Amino acid sequence: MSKILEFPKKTPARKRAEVGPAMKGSEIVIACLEREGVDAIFAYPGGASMEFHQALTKSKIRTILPRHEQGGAFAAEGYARATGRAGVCMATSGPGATNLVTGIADAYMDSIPLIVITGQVPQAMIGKGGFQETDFFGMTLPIVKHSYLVTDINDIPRMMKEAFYIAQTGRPGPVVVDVPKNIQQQRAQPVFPSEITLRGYQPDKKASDIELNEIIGLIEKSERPVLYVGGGIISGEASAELIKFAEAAQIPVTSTIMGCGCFPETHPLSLRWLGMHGTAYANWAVSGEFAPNPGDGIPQKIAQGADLLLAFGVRFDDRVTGKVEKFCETGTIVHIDIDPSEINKNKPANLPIVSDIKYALERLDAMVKQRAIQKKLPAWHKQIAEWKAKAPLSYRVTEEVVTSQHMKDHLTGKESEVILPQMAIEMLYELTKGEAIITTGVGQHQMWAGQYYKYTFPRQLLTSAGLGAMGYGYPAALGAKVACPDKQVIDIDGDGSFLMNVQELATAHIEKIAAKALILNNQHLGMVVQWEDKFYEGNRGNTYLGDPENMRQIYPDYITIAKGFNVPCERVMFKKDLRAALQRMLDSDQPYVLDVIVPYTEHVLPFIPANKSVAEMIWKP
Ligand SMILES: Cc1ncc(C[n+]2csc(CCOP(=O)(O)OP(=O)(O)O)c2C)c(N)n1
Ligand SMILES: [Mg+2]
Repeated sequence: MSKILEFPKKTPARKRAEVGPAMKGSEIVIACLEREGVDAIFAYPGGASMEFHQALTKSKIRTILPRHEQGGAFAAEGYARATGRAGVCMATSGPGATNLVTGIADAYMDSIPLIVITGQVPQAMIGKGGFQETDFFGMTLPIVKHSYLVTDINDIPRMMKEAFYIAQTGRPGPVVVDVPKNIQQQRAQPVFPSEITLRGYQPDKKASDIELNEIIGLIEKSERPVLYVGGGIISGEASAELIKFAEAAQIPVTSTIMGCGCFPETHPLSLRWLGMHGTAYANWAVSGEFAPNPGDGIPQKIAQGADLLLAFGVRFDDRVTGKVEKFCETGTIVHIDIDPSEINKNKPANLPIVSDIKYALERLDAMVKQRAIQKKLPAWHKQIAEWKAKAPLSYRVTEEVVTSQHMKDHLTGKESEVILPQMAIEMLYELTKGEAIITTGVGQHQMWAGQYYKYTFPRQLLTSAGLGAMGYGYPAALGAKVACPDKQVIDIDGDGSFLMNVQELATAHIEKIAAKALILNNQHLGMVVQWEDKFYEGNRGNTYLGDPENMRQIYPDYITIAKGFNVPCERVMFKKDLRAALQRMLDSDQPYVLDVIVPYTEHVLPFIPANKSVAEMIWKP
């Protein structure tokens, strides 16, 4: 058959840019948001951003007024984590902008697409120390994926299009757009580009079949493979591909906290999450099981961990690895990430691959099916089943709880009615049939929310993982509820964390956002208390949150606080009342606070102390 000559196709004509009517710079910014399909923005006004708010009054975009800019940034993040689309927040210059910084850092650490629009003092005032001037571009440089300080009104459409593109592609992240007030007030005819090119930015790199084939070869040789997967699977929309591949190759899967839900935790191949407070069996599967030597008590390895670690969309965070040299010490490490800067950053990889993870998993799955892997790894699966049976996540009412101040102050004579935080989360899991979107604060409750609620779909657990920012939970729940109004969205929070953004109850009430807060109220900064107990002989260094002059009283009184915000709130103290109270919270179609009083003496287990290895893991309750 003769070969048909193919003539080079004509390069398609570039789509034309669109020219809009003359408008103010502030209106151009809002028009750009509309063109990106933004339906909600969390924005707090001020002198340098009220032009934007004026434009927003004429837009279909829902403008939500948070009661603190940090709440607005976290809410925008919650929206982004729940949908995968960029969340948008806005603030005025100076203090408005600086209040956004924690949210930006959080989005940066957890790779969340966030568009941050700030007003800036007029160009003529920049550098003069004018009222409410801060160099926001400079201040946020280390915590953004990219940023713009607009100096020409005609740049706005291109910059805004680039901002969304950069925030949402490759490894997502926050992008700041700082707009001086004089540019907001200037008028121009916007030219909206239809496409953009960014030299040197390659967000969609794909692994070659040669690289991926090497992985198949390694799997074929392996006796004890483990998939260690993270937030990259979620931002890369690769959950379905991961499930297919893991099932085809029969490889057990452990995720990071960021990856919770990317592989159903109810799946027989799931090891749940690993690391400092991860399951013992996930940590053993990665790094081996250790037990103290009967003679000298020195930990000895009694079972081997993974000989092949497939690290996909993860960054070997220290909360996962502990002492990094000891992490999967005897395994070959394959690391796939879309961000080349993650490769060999924390842990050297034997086979590093820069690739879009969805593509890589799709190809790997196809390869496994073409060249069926013969080994079924029965010994490995048996070992894992034994580990799961030996060390399931568990808790019990300890002697410490029964004899604690908590019992004396709040439960005298009713020891059997104590509500342990783990118990409350388990009950919530049961009553919501595991279908709710969960957000958290930071602390012990966050770890228990990870352990005792099982996550089965991506974007189900929204938590400040990398930055560990207290105050994240409730505003993030607001953002998630705005994005997913038909889902039950519940913030499992600590009393310390909840108080940090308690003002957002006003946003919830006024905007009719029915996000729920379940406060596991131990009257303490529980996680710090746990470290005090472990490393400082229980000496308390400002970790009590109640009123030292009246310890029998719960302080602050969330019932009174919530009343002030017009948000329904209930307090539960005894186990017998918990189920019905949770059900009332779930049945409510309003924002709702359930204040559950729990002891502060519980420790989160398993626990691998910082920079220690799995050999030092404490796991028996
Ligand atoms: C903004 C911020 N400040 C301080 C910390 C340090 N920190 C980590 S956990 C924790 C205690 C949190 O207390 P709470 O929210 O009541 O949760 P609990 O541990 O009691 O469940 C503190 C103070 C932090 N992570 N974030
Ligand atoms: Mg607490």
